[in-house]
Amino acid sequence: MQTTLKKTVIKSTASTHFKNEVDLGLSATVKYLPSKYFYDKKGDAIFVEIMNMPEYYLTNAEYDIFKNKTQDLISVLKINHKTDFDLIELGAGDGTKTKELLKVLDNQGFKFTFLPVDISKNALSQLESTIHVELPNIKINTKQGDYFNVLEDIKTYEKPKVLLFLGSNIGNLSDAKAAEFLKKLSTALHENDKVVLGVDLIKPKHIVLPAYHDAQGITSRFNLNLLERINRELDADFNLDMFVHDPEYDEKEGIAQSFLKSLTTQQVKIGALNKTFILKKGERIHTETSRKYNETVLNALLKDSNLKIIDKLMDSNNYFADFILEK
Ligand code: AVJ
Repeated sequence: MQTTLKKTVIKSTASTHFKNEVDLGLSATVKYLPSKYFYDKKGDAIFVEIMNMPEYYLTNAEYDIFKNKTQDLISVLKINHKTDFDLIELGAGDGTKTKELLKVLDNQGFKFTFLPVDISKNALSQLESTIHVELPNIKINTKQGDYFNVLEDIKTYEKPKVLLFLGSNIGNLSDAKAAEFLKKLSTALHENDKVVLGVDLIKPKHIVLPAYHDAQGITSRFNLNLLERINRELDADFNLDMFVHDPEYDEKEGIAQSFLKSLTTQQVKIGALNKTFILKKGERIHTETSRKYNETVLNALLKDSNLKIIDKLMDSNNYFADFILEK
């Protein structure tokens, strides 16, 4: 009884947030929808397809680092063999890259607890069961939640920490939000704690844009699923055939952005809001920012935090970097 009630309450607050944010975004002069809402069950599955597509070089690039430069990574983290530490991962997903590190740490006799954090309960329970099977020695303690909120808890942990924030997940945040996040993150750490921040590097358009505009149309389905989700959860009537996925990449700034462009002037009714929105022909809804970085950009973001770059590891193509930050 108790559990059912609690679940219902949580679910209804979550959908209230979704409803309010959709309302805010579609009422704005320049329409937008927050990218965090891509990841419902269907979106999670499409994102797995994205990670496996040939154009999405980010997955292989960071896997290359974790698989082939594991020892370098362990050395730059300067972990003491004798002290127990917490290996925290924000946005752990399926853990493919991290397992390469876990395997080597385990073989070399390091003492640690793996604490994966993810917004998706589903992803966490799957990760936990694969770890039990593949790496039975690893102590694992999963944590469900939003990155920003979870930092409050992490702050109270007393052991030395290595915190992983991989996959260029930070790239979905605006520079202002990213700087705020890094600042907050640094207050949750103790002196000498480390952060491994995986970021996609600024590079030419002919490499970046196809990662967000693939030949098979997988990213298009991913983007359009956001409208489908609004149809499903908020009783709306978006006609998906009347919108196209419209990504762009500013090579000079190093910022990729995705939009959904309205093919015609149309009205959309959102039942849960009891409102109708008008979209003009050619009008775009901004759905995602995927920022790319270099050391200058990153240092600017770290300026107001207590974190500094102490090292970096790159993949064999120099497409992607894992920066090692220290408090
Ligand atoms: C998970 C935020 C790193 O921006 O590259 C992939 C999400 N969106 N294709 C990215 C994404 C479209 C991805 N991140």
